[in-house]
Amino acid sequence: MKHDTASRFLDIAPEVQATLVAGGAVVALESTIITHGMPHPQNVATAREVETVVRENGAVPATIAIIEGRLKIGLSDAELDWLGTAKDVMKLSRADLPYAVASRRNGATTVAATMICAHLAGIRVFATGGIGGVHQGVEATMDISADLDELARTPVAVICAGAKAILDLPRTLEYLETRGVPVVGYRTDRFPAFWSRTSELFVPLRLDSPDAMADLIRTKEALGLDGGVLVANPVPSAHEIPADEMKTFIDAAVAEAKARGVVGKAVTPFLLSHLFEKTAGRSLATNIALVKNNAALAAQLAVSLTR
Ligand code: PSU
Ligand code: MN
Repeated sequence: MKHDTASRFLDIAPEVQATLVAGGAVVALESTIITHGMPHPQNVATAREVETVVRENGAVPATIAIIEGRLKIGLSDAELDWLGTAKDVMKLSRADLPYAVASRRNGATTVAATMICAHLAGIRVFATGGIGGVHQGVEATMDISADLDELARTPVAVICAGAKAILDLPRTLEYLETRGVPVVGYRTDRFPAFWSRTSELFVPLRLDSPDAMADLIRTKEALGLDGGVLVANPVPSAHEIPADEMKTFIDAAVAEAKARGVVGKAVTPFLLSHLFEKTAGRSLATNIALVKNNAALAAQLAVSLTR
């Protein structure tokens, strides 16, 4: 437990707890992707498959959510099913977490909130789809995801497929550099753009094995440098949608969000569901494939970290 006074708010699933106590490998998984990122029933099916992938790669999955104000580290089957269709579930980032706990609310954790909860439970590795970042039009909106600042302060390694191409990717990378977050391309020199394996951007650092990433994380800790590490793992080629093909859909989705006055927390869910519709489900299939791919790598990294 990383913060003594927080323990009374945590419900760590018995298997997760036993594995942590034994020094075994655990991978945290987020829940906003379930409640706000994918439609039912693919959301629940994917969450289950992702947990299976983590197990197949030698680690124990811990899907994180807030249920009636309790920080759940590892969900039961029944809880996962319920979350898949639950109404009035808050999308929780750092700013909303204490409110949800104090008011006994239900909430899904974003990358930022999942990192916080994982760290409180002593989990060092977390797999997601794509992190939030700097939004297009930031000059006017100042919309920068709290995920980026969380990466700068909370020591959890986040495995993603880059940042969603709906974002301003160059500014997202600049911001991460400013905030001192190591951004590592896994077996790639290019920063992946979620649905696409590459972008025009180079990734700042590159490593080619889970052991090398574990070594980086241990070294960072030993140097007393706080904050996390972002690992960018390109979607498998078989499931990729090339960037130029995605661009038309993305431009339309961003324009539609602007025209409808969608702001704040609603932006990312709006853009994702708009894209699922316009690509006739193709972007959803890619999203599912990349999350599973990230879960496998996260489990391998968690196993490396136990050695
Ligand atoms: N990755 C996905 N689908 C998602 C998200 C990530 O494949 O829905 C969620 C994550 O929870 C991330 C959030 O933290 O989108 C970013 O939201 P915002 O831009 O409002 O910070
Ligand atoms: Mn935002």
